[in-house]
Amino acid sequence: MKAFKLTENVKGYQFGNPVDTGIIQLEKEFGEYVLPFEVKKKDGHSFIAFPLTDADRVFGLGPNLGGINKRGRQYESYCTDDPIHHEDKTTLYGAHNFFILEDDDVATGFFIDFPSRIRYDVGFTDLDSFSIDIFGEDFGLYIIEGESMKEIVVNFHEIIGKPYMPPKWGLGFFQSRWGYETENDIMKVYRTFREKDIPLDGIYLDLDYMENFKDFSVSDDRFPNFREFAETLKEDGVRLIPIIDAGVKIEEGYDVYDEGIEGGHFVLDETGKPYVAAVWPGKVHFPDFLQEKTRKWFGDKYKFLTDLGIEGVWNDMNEPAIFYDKISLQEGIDAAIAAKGENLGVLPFFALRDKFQNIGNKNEYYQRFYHEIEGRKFTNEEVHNLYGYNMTVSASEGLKKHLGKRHVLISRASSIGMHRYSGIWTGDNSSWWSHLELNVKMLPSLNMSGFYYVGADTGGFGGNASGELLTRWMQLSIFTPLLRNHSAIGCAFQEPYSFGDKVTGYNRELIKARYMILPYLYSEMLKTHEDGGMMFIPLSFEFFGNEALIAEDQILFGEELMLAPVVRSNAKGRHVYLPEEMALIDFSREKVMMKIMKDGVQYLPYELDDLKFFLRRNRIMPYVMPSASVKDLDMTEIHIIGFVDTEASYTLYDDDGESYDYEEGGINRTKFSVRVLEDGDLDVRVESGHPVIRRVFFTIISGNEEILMKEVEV
Ligand code: MIG
Repeated sequence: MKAFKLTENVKGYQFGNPVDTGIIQLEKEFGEYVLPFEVKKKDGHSFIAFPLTDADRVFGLGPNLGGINKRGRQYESYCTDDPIHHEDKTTLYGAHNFFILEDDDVATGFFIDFPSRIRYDVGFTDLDSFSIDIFGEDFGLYIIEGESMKEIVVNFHEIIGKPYMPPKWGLGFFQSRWGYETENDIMKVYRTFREKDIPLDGIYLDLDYMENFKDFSVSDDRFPNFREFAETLKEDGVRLIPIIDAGVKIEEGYDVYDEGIEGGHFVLDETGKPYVAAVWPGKVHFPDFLQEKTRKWFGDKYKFLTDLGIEGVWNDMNEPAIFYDKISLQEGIDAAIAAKGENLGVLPFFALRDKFQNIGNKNEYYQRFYHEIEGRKFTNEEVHNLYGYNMTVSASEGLKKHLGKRHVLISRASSIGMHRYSGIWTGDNSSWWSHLELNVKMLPSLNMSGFYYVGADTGGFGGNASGELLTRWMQLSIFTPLLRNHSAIGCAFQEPYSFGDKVTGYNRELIKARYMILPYLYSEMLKTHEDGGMMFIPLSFEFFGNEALIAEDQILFGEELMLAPVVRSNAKGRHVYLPEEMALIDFSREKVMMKIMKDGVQYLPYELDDLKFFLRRNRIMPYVMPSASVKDLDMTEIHIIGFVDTEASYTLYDDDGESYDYEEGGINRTKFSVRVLEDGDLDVRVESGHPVIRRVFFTIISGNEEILMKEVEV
C-alpha cells in the first residue's frame, strides 16, 4: 500500500495496481501516512468493517433506495438497469462510492475509487457493524476530513473537479414520454402547452424518433422535416432533446456500424470478435468507450444531431443494459428444444422458464466482453462502472466541440467523475407515492457525489399517475434543477393537462412558480459550481438533535429555504419539523404570502393547489415574473422576499446562460441587502453587476410579523 496526500484534508491510500478511473483530479504527494483501520483481503476481495455505535449514521452513496441516513440496508455499487425499484433492490443505475460516517462528535468522509462491484452492509446483517466488500484488490481509498458535514462534502468536491453546468434553458420545464411517435404528436404537445398557457422549454424525443432504433438516425416517415421542425419550435423557446442508446445496431451499410467495425471501436468477446448483445435495435455491438479513440469517434457522431439544430441529448441504456446475448439466447433455445415432448416436472420447468425470464442483464454477460486499459485486459465486469460514465464523456466532448455553446446532457448510468460532464435523471421510477418520497431522500446524496443537474421522472415513469400524485410531485420537482415529466409507453398519459381543468390549473401555477424562482435556482447552481458543496442539504447537516435526523422527508435548499413537500395521498397537510423559527411562504396565490412559524413540530395545512416552503431567518430570496420559456424571462424587475429581523443579503449570480464564459469571469453578481432599522423602517440596497436589472421590489416580513415594502431603481 502506498499513502499520499491530495489536499490538507484528503489523504489517499493506494492498494495494488488500480486502473486510472479519471475521477481524481489532483496530483498525489506520496508520504508516510497511516491508515487508521485495517483492510482485510480474502479470495480476491478486500473488506473494511467499521463498528457502529447506536448514534452513528451514514450518508451518501449517490442514487440509491433507502433513507438519507443509509443505515439499516444493503447497497451495491454496480450500474444496473432495473426498471422496478422495489424496496428490496440494492442497486440502481449509478455507482457512487462516497459516504460520510458520522456520530455526534466526528464525521469522516470516504471515497473508494474502484470501478467494479462494491457491497455495503450498513448495519443490516449486524446492527452494530458497517461492512464493505470490495470485489477486488486494486483500488484507491480516500479519507476526507472537515469541520462539518458540509465542509467534508466541499473538501471531497475539491478532489473530483467542478460539475457540469447546463445552459439556462436546461432549467426550464421539460415534457417527455416514450411513445410520442411522430412530428404530429410532438406538435400537439407543444401546441397544448402554449394554448393552456403552461411554460415549456423542451420536449424529449424517445426511441420513437429513430429509424429502427439506430443511433444518429431520424425516421423520415415520422419526422419528414426534422431540421425545420426543430428550428421552428426553438424559435418559440422549445428545444427537442433526443435519446441516444449505448448499443449500435448491427447492420451493414449503416454508417455507425460500418465505421465502428472498420475503426475497431466495438468491445470484443473472448475470441476477438465484436461482442453481440441485443437491445432495442435487435442485435448490437457496444462501442468501447474506455478507448480514447472510440470516445472521440462516437462523440463526433453527435454532430449529426447538432447539425439538425439539437442542443440537448439524453444517454440511455449505458450500464450497459442487455436484453439478451447470443450465447444465453442459444442456451434457452437449446433447452426448449431438448424439452420438446418431455413430461417436464415443476423444477425442470422452472429451470427452463428462468432461461428466458431472467435473461436480461445477466452477470455473465459482463464477463463476456473486454476492455483494454494501459495495455491490461479487463472484463467489462471488472471496470463496469466506467462504461456509462465514458459514454457520457464522449457525448459531452462531441457536443461541446460541435455546438460551440453549452448543451443539456443527462445520462442514466453514472459514476462519480461523470458529474463533470452531465447531469442524471434517476431512471425508471414508478408512479408510486413511495417514489415521490424517495425522490426527496435521494437529492442530497446526489449532490454529495457532485451531481447538481438532477431530477426524477416527475409523475413517475412506470405505472399510471393520478392527477393528485403528479401535482404533489410537481410541488417538489419545481425545485430540482432538472424538471422533466416523463412516462413509459403504455401507461396513462401524464402531461400536466391530462387530468382535467382543475389539475391543469394547479400544474400551470406550479410550473409558472418554477419560472419565477428560476433565476434563484440558476444562481445557486452557478454558486455551487464555483464553490462545491450542496444545494439539497439534509436537515441534520445543519441542525443538531434527533428531530433533524428523523425529518428525512424535509430538506434544506441552498442557504435560504427548507422544503417540506407532501408525499402521501389524500393529505391536506402534514407535520413539519421546524428546527428554528422560519417564514412560511405561500407562493400559490396571485400575491405571495408570508407568515412566521415557531420552531418545533407543527401541523401545516398544505392543499393540492398550494405551493408552500420555508424561508430561514435573516435570509432573502429573489424571484421574477413567469414567462412561457426561459428565453423570455424578464430580469429587469426583481422581487425580493425575505424574513429579516436584523439584516440579510443575497448575491444573485447570473451569466449569458449559454456560453462557457462563466468558467473565466463571465458571471455577474448582484447583491441585495436588507436591514430592518430600530424604528421598524426598512433599509435596502442593491449593488448590481447585472446588465438589465432596473427595478427591485422588496417585501420583507420582520421579526414582529410586520410586512415591510420598498422599491428601488437601479
Ligand atoms: O428499455 O427509451 O430509462 O426513460 O423512456 C427501456 C425507452 C429504455 C429506459 C429509460 C426510459 C426510456 C426508455 N428506456
